Amino acid sequence: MGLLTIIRKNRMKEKEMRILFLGLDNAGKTTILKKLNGEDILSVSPTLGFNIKTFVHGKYTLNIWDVGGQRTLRPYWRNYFEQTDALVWVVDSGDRMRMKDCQEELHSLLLEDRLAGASLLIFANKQDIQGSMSDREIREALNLDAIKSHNWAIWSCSAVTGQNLVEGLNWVVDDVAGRLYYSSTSSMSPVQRRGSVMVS
Ligand SMILES: Nc1nc2c(ncn2[C@@H]2O[C@H](COP(=O)(O)OP(=O)(O)OP(=O)(O)O)[C@@H](O)[C@H]2O)c(=O)[nH]1
Ligand SMILES: [Mg+2]
Repeated sequence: MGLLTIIRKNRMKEKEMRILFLGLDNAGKTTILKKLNGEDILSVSPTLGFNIKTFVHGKYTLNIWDVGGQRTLRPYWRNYFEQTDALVWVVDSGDRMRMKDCQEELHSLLLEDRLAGASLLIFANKQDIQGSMSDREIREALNLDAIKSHNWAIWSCSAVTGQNLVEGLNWVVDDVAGRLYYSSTSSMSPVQRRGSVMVS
C-alpha cells in the first residue's frame, strides 16, 4: 500500500478538515464564526492572536483557525499554513479604500507552497451595509479571475444577517471533500477540477 493511500485511508476515518480564516482586520472573520456557532455577535473584539473553533458539519469535523488580520500580525500568518485544507478569505465589502491592500495580501498568500493544494472560498462579507461592493465588483477588484492555482468561489454574505454563511461553508467543505476523500473515485482529474464558481 502506498503512502498516499495510507494517508487517505486515515483521513477518511477521521473525516477532519483544517480550515484557515484570513483577511484584513475588521473584515468580519470572528463574527462569521460566532454567527455560524450560534454565539452572541455583539461582543466581538479584534483578534490579537488566534482562535480555534471545532464544528461538526455534516459528516466532517472542521478545525477552524481564525487569525487576527491587523498589519502587524500578518507576518505571523505563515505560522498557520501547515496542513491547511481550505483558506477562507474574508473581505469587508464596504471597505473600498483597502481593496488594493486586500488584493495584494490575497495574491501573495496564493504563492505560498504550503497553501498550494487548498480550496479557496472568498466571503464578500457585510452585504447588509448599504453601498457595499457586490460580489462581481469584488471579483474584479481582487482580480480573482487570474487565480488558476486554486479551486475558488466567491460568496456574498453577511455575518449580521447570516446570509449565505452556511452555503459558503458547504461549498468549501464539498470542494475539500472531493479532493481529500473522493479523489480516487472521482472521474475528473485535478486539473479539470481547478476552476471557479461565483454564487451570490
Ligand atoms: N454590518 C456588519 N458588520 C459586521 C459584519 N461582520 C462583522 N461586522 C463588524 O465588523 C467589525 C469587525 O468584525 P470582526 O469579526 O472582529 O473582524 P475580524 O476580521 O475578526 O478582525 P480581526 O480580528 O482584527 O482580524 C465588528 O464591529 C463586527 O460587528 C457584517 O456582516 N455586517
Ligand atoms: Mg477576529
